[in-house]
Amino acid sequence: MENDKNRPLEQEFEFEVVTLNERGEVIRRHPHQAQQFREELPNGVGLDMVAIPEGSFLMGSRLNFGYPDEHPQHWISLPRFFMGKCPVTQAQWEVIMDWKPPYRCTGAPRPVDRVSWYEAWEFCERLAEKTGRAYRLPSEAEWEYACRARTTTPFYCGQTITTDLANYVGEHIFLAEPKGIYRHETTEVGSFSPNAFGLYDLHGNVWEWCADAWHDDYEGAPTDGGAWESRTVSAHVLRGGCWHDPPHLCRSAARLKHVPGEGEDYFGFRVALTSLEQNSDSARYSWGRANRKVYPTRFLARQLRRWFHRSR
Ligand SMILES: [Ca+2]
Repeated sequence: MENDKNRPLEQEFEFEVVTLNERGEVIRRHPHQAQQFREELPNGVGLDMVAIPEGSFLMGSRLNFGYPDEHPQHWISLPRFFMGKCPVTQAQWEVIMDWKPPYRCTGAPRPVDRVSWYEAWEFCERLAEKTGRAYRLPSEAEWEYACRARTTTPFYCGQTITTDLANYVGEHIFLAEPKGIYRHETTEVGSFSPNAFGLYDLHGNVWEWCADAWHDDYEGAPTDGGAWESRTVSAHVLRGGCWHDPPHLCRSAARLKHVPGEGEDYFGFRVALTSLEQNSDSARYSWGRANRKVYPTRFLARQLRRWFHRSR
């Protein structure tokens, strides 16, 4: 993939951000802009990466709110980075990988589902090899910062959410909003209003794998926005809830724990990038090296997975 130095790498795009009150009524629609970069993949498929501005935020939930694993609330400062505008779609997956997950909900513009953490990570590696850019899974801190987009409310759209704004089980309510619908399947990415950073589908649709190992709470968590790894990893983190969850599991701070080798029906992911620099080998290989040390059996596991997928 040629890097044309005369081509502006980032382009501005405009969108409308919606804010709700506690009854789920729209109280504000405001125009926003953000910068994005389009990675051109084979067969005319694009991957939009949105620039997330540097900043600080309080990660987790305030006292007496949310689940124990969302505490203690702690400050995180992050440099600028890039986050996938949407979860990785089946169209994107299929131009990068030579096998398909056994999708629960099939459709090129839908998010990939039924992918394990290892498989999501392998996608990032292959995407990095193809593009020369050090694509990776977002850290949990990056994910929450990008999701909140400077909001401190449970959802980026305010104190509550409705199924007009996200794909979750609308038979359950969060506050005083009316019941919504239950779609029983994923929706095409980008079907609902984005947050103030210009990111789509964070609340609901599919759970999104993050790089971090699971920790039961935030005691001792890093504060630099990096992934929190562990030598003894038994589970990884997913964020954002899915089409099969009630709204409280789709909150900005809500977390899910799952073993890295299993791709449940509702598991997808989006990719992140520290910089647009190409052939940034140091970043890319140090990421790979770190993970090889932490997960020494993953290469064997990858071969077994490939054999398993192909034999079906
Ligand atoms: Ca999501």
